[in-house]
Amino acid sequence: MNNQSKKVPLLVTAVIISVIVLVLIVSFWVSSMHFPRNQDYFQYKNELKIPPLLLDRNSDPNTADFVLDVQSGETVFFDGRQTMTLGYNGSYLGPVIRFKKGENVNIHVNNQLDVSTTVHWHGLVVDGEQDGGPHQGIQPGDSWSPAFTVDQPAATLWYHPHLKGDTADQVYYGLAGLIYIDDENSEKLNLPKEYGINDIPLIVQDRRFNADGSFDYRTSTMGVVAGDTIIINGTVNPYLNVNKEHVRFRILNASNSQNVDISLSNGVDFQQIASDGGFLEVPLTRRSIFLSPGERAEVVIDFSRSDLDKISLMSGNQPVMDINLTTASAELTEIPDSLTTIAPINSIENLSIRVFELQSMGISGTINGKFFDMNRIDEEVTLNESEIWIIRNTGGMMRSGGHPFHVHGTQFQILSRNGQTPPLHERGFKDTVYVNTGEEVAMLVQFTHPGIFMYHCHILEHEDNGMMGQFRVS
Ligand SMILES: [Cu+2]
Repeated sequence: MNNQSKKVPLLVTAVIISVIVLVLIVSFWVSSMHFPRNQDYFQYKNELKIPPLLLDRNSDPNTADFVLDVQSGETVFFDGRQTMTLGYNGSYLGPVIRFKKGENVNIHVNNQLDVSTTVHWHGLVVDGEQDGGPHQGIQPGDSWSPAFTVDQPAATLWYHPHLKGDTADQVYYGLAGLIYIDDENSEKLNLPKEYGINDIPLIVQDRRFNADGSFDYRTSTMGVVAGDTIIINGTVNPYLNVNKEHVRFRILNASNSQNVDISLSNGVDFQQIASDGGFLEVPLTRRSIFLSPGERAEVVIDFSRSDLDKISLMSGNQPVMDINLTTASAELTEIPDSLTTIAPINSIENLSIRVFELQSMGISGTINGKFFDMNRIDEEVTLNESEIWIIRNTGGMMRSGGHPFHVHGTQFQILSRNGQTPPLHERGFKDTVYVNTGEEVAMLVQFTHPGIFMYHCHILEHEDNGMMGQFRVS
């Protein structure tokens, strides 16, 4: 072969490679083309979606039967553009499931996806087999029917997938919903309780959209890129009309990895009445509420004395929802001074202590130096025995930061934060606690139900990439 005939295939190869590189560059550019936030239609306000209440199919007042279909679908968030999403009994998020304390509950979960999933009842105290963790995978087309008795006080909990390695994706695309537990105390207390009128669920999530409407979920080994849009109950730019009265908001940070700090645009105080596991002893005056992923808070805001027509709900310094104040309500309620009784913590001497060290590196991390292993039980715990768990965030590399530490199968009490008595809003029952870099939180835990449970970081990408362990209660 002479030189001339060698040059032709070389030239062809060079052209092909250039074309491939160009196509890659253009497709990367198109896929990363971010939605122009200054577009008019992105500014349109949308009425806040209120998730439906899930129908109890059993007429027996002591037994409830619920059906959840896990589905894929399309959701319009703005401008008629379709976004591929996942949902329970719908295309995005899921209905609110209401339990009564003492009730026997059966839930029939049908996985209509073409991938496996699980449904974990976050904050619910049930046996390990009913918990919906990674061991309760539901194959595509299969069903799972957990049954349990509700054995804890009134609270706002939630449900979401917990499949090993795939939790973050499934939650980001829409799988999450709220659980309300009611009890005699919550029914008796003079608090706003008209669902969707003055008792409003707020599922807060950060998201980012591409120009075609699809989600722009950005992760890399370095970590997760925060979304630039806060959506509430799956609503972009929401507004809510309420009467000038006391309004209760049940706020869940259902973001994968981002913290939120909720306040009001006029800077007025409001009352926090509950944390993760239920009511605080007394309402607490707060100006803002910090929630890491997985945490909840219930607040009551008094709009009855407001002479404004509109107040914005803020996340940090960004307005995330307009609250339009309409007519004054004829009935003025006062919120109760006392909400519940939390038994004082008895002597904690002689309790056994376990230490959990959190370390992260970009999108992955370890607990006590170990990546999650389904085939390894990390801790053996005795049923009904109180213990002290110490959670230490020792930092790490590449965007290491705070970690929301979540424990399944219990509601715990915080004993101390960095050696100090915890702040008032952390003195109720919790299932998720934020531990910032260099911080140490001690908590009192007790497990009243047997089985295998998880403890993990609730930054879902951290959870998927190693920051999880499992313990057996027996
Ligand atoms: Cu983490």
